[in-house]
Amino acid sequence: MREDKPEHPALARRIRDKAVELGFVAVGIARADAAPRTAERLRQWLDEGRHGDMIWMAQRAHQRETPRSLWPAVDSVIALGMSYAPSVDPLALAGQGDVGRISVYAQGADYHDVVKRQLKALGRWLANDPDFAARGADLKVFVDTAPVMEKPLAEAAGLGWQGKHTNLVSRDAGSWLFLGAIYTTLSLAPDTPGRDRCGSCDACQRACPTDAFPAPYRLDARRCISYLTIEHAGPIPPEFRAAIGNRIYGCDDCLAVCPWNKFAAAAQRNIAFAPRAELAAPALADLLALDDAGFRQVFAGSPIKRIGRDRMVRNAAIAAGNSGDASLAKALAPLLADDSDVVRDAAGWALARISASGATSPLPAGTAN
Ligand code: B12
Ligand code: SF4
Ligand code: SF4
Repeated sequence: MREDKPEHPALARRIRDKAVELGFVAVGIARADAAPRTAERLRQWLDEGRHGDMIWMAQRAHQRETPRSLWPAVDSVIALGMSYAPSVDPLALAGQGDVGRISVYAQGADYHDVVKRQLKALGRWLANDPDFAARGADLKVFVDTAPVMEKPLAEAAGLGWQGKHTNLVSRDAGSWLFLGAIYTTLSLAPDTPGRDRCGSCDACQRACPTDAFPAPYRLDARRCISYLTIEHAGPIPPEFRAAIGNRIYGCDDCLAVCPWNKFAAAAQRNIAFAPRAELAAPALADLLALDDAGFRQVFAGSPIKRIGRDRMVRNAAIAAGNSGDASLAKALAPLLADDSDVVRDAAGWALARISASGATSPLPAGTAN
């Protein structure tokens, strides 16, 4: 314990209890400098161009490298995890041609809103704690969108370890976890960092449909279906289109095969993340017909709203092409004249693929090219 700044083990215990009361299934504390290799590994990842066109990762890399480069006064990091463990097999819709697959994390309420609300509640409670207030301490809450390396910090705070798929795995709660963090100027007693428990398992590495792991613990985002369907705005590179199958928003495969998820009970999940009926298995024909207003209506309150109508219709068109279902040609044909380049491109590819699959098209010959 440092003499100038007492560590407050009793407050750390109270924080844990309060976090659990607020719906977090994992909570731990790390020193702000507890993940020293993160900066170098982030730099290497960026230098190799693995972030693709997520230029915001590079633009604020200096703030991402360590908590103190974002906020010099920070002393401790409270890392938190909230469960979105599914109650049904996330891979059950694989290959079911007429519907799209939305990643489990996006079938319910927007986690940015839900996690942030609970983080703020914890922050307000902490700010009112006598030990905290007496020291004139300060705090800031973050989830996802800030330049914060949430996974290495969660590992340093003892929530679990970064598995070979690079996500944080908790021994008790598996990997269906959203992460959030509170930075505080208060010096809190730190937890023991998580220990890697992947062992010889390589299930996630083998499960990836697009071979997005150049090595265990490293991801090339440019090959990841989550990046391609969510973050990437341009045409999806042709080499990945078939492997995307019927995934229209994100991908669950490397998480779904992780053996540690057998400990992730759906009961741990925040009820806000229960799937909305219309997002559990949306019909591709309906998605292909969306205009801007329709898109906003269907995806209000969902994280999906951020990608906008064109990207969603692009993704649905790729899935339709992969379905080999000739009845979808009718919904694809008008998209050949769509205002969006990426939609026109995807629709043309999809019609050609359906035609090449030998399915009988209800369209006049020459429509799909
Ligand atoms: C950018 C981003 C993405 C990108 C890139 C993902 C990635 N792995 O970097 C894309 C769009 C692909 C993506 C996808 C997904 N994401 Co995302 N994403 C982020 C974001 C915003 C930043 C992540 C980041 O900093 N990446 C940069 C790389 C360099 O960091 P890293 O992954 O920690 O890399 C480490 C390893 O490579 C390691 N390393 C490197 N070399 C070596 C060598 C050895 C030997 C070892 C041991 C380690 C090692 O060190 C690096 C630094 O820590 C975070 C939110 C946040 N602010 O943290 C969410 C976040 C990581 N995403 C999340 C989720 C849920 C997903 C998806 C599951 C969504 C989905 N179902 O589609 C997928 C999972 C794909 C995957 N296998 O990673 C959650 C993960 C929660 C968890 N339990 O870990 C986060 C934390 C959001 C949140 N607040 O909950 N995401
Ligand atoms: S989310 Fe899907 S595409 Fe991305 S790394 Fe995992 S299995 Fe591969
Ligand atoms: S699937 Fe296996 S290798 Fe991958 S993160 Fe889980 S335990 Fe580790």
